[in-house]
Amino acid sequence: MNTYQGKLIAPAGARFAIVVGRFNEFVTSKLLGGALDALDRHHVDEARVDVFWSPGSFEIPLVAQKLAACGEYAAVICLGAVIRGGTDHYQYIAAEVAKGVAMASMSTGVPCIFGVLTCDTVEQAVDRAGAKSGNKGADAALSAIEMVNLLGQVPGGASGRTSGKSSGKPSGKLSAKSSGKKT
Ligand code: INI
Repeated sequence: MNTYQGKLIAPAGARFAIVVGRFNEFVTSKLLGGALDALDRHHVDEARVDVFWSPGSFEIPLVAQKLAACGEYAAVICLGAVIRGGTDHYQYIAAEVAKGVAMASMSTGVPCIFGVLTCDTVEQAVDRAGAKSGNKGADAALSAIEMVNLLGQVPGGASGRTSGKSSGKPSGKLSAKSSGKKT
């Protein structure tokens, strides 16, 4: 029997994209910090990471899909915070972002990692963004590295760019329009 599992080692040339929702930024900025820290501590330096801010979680899937399809990234890490309010708005956004991120992954073959919090309260979100319950942004970054490593072992598995020289920027219109915030 052969058993395969991803190691927390990113291929040397692998680039990572992070899509982060600006809505509930006081939470998502912490998720982003956790993700960048986890990547750095696993030898993925900032030069290999591009950060794209979307207005909210609802818009994350489209950006993720474009980034996954552009061929520049080994994985796309999606970060957001959907927090329940007084109406059922929350459930529509949570359902769409979950479904959309999964679709982006499945349609491109590039791992799109779901680091979007779906919480009942602000306190729950803060707990998961670096307080009591760890940092889900960091967890998402580790999942991204693990998936890239695992897909490298799966026949026909690696779809994104995991080696070779990068232009450093995704191609197409997205690069010109989305460079507002880069870490
Ligand atoms: N976006 C979030 O990321 N989290 C939320 O909790 C949220 N709520 O509750 O409204 C939210 N709304 C904005 C949404 O993601 C879109 O940006 C907006 O609807 C425009 O399409």
